[in-house]
Amino acid sequence: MLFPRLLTPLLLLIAAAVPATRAADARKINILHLHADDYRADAVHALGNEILQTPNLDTLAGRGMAFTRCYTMGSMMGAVCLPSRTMLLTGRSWLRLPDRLNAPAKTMDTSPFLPRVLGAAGYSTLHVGKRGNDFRAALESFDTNIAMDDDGPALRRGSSERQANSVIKFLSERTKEKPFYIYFSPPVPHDPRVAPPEFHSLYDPAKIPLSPAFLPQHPWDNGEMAIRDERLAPWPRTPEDTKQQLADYYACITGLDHHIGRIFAALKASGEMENTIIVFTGDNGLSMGEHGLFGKQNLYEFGGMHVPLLIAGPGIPKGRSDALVYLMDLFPTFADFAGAKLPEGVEGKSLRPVIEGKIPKVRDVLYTGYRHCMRSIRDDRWKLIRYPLVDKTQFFDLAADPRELTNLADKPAHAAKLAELTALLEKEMLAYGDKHPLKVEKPMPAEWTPPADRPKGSKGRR
Ligand SMILES: [Ca+2]
Repeated sequence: MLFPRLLTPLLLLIAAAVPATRAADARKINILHLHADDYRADAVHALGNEILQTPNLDTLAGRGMAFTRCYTMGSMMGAVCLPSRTMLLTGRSWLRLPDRLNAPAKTMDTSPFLPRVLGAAGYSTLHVGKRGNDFRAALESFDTNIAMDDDGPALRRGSSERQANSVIKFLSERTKEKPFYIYFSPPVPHDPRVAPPEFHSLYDPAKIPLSPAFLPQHPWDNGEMAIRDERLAPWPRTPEDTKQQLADYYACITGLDHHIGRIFAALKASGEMENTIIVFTGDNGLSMGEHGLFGKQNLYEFGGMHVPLLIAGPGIPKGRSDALVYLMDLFPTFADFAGAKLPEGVEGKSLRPVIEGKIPKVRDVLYTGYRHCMRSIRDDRWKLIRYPLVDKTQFFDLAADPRELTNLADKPAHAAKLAELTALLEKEMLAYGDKHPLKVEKPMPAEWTPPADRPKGSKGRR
């Protein structure tokens, strides 16, 4: 008598469990990651840029969370994009990336890379983006990899539209058996800054304010003064040229925003909007005249490593977080939401507990680096930047001085805090395998003069 009594509930449990598992799979959340190229952390209207028009990103920001302190960790080369995108797709820190960033997928084990990890969790994976400056083997690990050649102004003008069309086509044609992970990474607003004329006509350079941190030239040699990006503007930087560059940059951003809106409409039409986590980020930031710089090869807050991060979707509350996070945290975050198993070697941390309000932060300090010439660390309030090659140190109180205008490094009142941050920087460098010295034996002179073959100006670049 005992046996059938037990068996019946057991069978009922088994019978209930099978469809429940299938139903859980069917409910797996989609991931749509919109990843812009050279996108400043402050370049979203809803985050406070009143000149810039980003209605679709504003909608996204209004639906979900904005992480206002998100960074890429660093770059060992001028093309900051490449290690940034590789950290994102591997979850590993900048000095622990795979050796051969341009080798094809067939030459290595791709199973630890994000598209394969989500693929193993049942996801259909799509990459649409630029060719080059990305980790080739990871891109080739997507089920569908649409890499477009968009170099040159003529092609770049229609880049956002063409690439958005590929995402929209995927959304309208996909079979609905599997959840999807889309990685949309157009080469916008990266230079050449060309958009269709209707977007350029929105921005009158004369009406665009300069940053309070604008300078005609960086006051001393930071170790990377005349790299490609810095040559996008002539020295000395002028207000007129800088405003023109900002106008072009904003035009490209509003153009991209327009096509992001088309993707949102397609997602809605496909019936998946309510079951999709949408993430918007940039691969690196950019200086636009701040401190006399125009590139991403620096560690200022309005500079190369600071990027936007917006996230919205089912279960994600509205609000802002000032947690210190890295782009590489998105790997374990996506895996967490997808129910995917993390491979070994992932150093990023899932942001899901922060998003869900269970913890306020995943780290106390955040470190960044650029080649052998710059290192920085920040906490909630203080920021240290060290330039070993010229023996220069900057120390800022970001709470009082978010634009990093007043260097406190020589102020005795701040010596103890500076020493504390230096020790924390050394600790982070050790933890991330960064063996570059913070002091060199024979520092270079810090004076700098622009190269003789300086660019002539940005007029006519369109
Ligand atoms: Ca980039």
